[in-house]
Amino acid sequence: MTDERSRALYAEACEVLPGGVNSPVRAFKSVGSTPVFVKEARGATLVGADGREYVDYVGSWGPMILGHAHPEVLAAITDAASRGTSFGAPTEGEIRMAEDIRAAYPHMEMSRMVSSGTEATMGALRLARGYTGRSVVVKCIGGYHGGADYLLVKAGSGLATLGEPDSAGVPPAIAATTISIHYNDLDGAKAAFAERGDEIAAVIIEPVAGNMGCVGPEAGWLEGLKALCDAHGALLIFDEVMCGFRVAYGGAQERFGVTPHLTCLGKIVGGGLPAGAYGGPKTIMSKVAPLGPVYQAGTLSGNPLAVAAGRKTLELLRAPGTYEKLEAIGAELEAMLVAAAKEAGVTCTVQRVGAMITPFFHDGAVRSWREADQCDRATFGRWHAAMLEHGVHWPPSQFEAAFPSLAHDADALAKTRAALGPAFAAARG
Ligand code: KE4
Repeated sequence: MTDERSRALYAEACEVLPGGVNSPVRAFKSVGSTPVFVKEARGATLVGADGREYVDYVGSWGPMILGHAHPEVLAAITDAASRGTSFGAPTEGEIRMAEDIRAAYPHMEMSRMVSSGTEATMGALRLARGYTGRSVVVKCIGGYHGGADYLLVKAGSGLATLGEPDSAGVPPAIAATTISIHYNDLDGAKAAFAERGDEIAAVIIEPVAGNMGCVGPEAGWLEGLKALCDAHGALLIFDEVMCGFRVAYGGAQERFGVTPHLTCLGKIVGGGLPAGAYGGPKTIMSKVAPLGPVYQAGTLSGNPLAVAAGRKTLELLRAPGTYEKLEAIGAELEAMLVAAAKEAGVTCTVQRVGAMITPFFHDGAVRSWREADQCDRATFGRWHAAMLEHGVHWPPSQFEAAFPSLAHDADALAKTRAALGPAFAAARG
């Protein structure tokens, strides 16, 4: 049960915010509870409205990889703010940020900063359509790339058929420009290209899926998609909004050795402030206005505070040993989850890529939405409520990844371990 103060605030919030929140997943609906209202956070600790402390694994859904309120990031933001917060004019920092991005993602010879992951994927997809002159995009069932109409699409009846709206307000004609295939299903991708290859502008994919829970790419999946796109003149877009700078400094493309035609970034690239980016080779990016005919713009794109927070975050992530440390933290958390589930006799498959992790209440590997959709949502709900009761703030959905940070030290992990016993006992029912 969420604390009384948060419940009171939630009641007030519901008067003026749809569902009491500014983003749906925050409402805790899928776990049958109401959200903890946050007073502050520092390191791995989040402080609720009533002052209670939690070990936090939401981490703002990915950006807080250094931990909350990192002093050097705060100092960078304060310093930038002292010179003004937004100009609507270019700044040197935006050049240096684009250079930082290119250094981490070498194929991103040019990039365009925006203010969210949604804008990054929207920009990349419009660019792909403008560059290829084609209209159809391919996405994965269970994949999420932000709120653009043509991405809020569920699979049509047949596998390679065009999509149907997955949200009210999405015109069927728009949904019909999207084909949905299953993650890790190269035959499905081949079928889509066999049927409509000459219409396909792009395949957009989370190279490490996080929005159905953490599902990694099987051998040959990413390589096969790249080969299909190359063979048919389509662009492969890696949506690294979540896994970029997390599963490796150079994202999934560094970790798995497959380079897309375009990359989308978000979350960590803004260091906790609103930022995203999309980019790729100059031959493609030269199509973006004002250089080329593909229009995309934004009042706060390249905002100096977001650039300062993002650049400081990337600088700190470049410290030697960072990703070995993240791997070790992720591995310890994984081992704790596996051991506690086994101890409680609860069926649970834990899947992890680096510092992205999900306990699936499912028997066997989750390799696509086919398996994810079979997860026991009620068991996850009981587990999540017990974790919260015992001081751990875990992402409130079976179909999300959790985000340990560099600040998840021995104390944070010990507190997590102490909560896992009761949580899996509650999961058992
Ligand atoms: P934003 O527009 O929320 O910054 O980014 C959209 C987006 C794009 N691509 C991927 C792979 C993403 O995971 C996201 C956003 N992720 C969700 C969590 N699954 C953000 C949390 C929320 O929607 O409140």
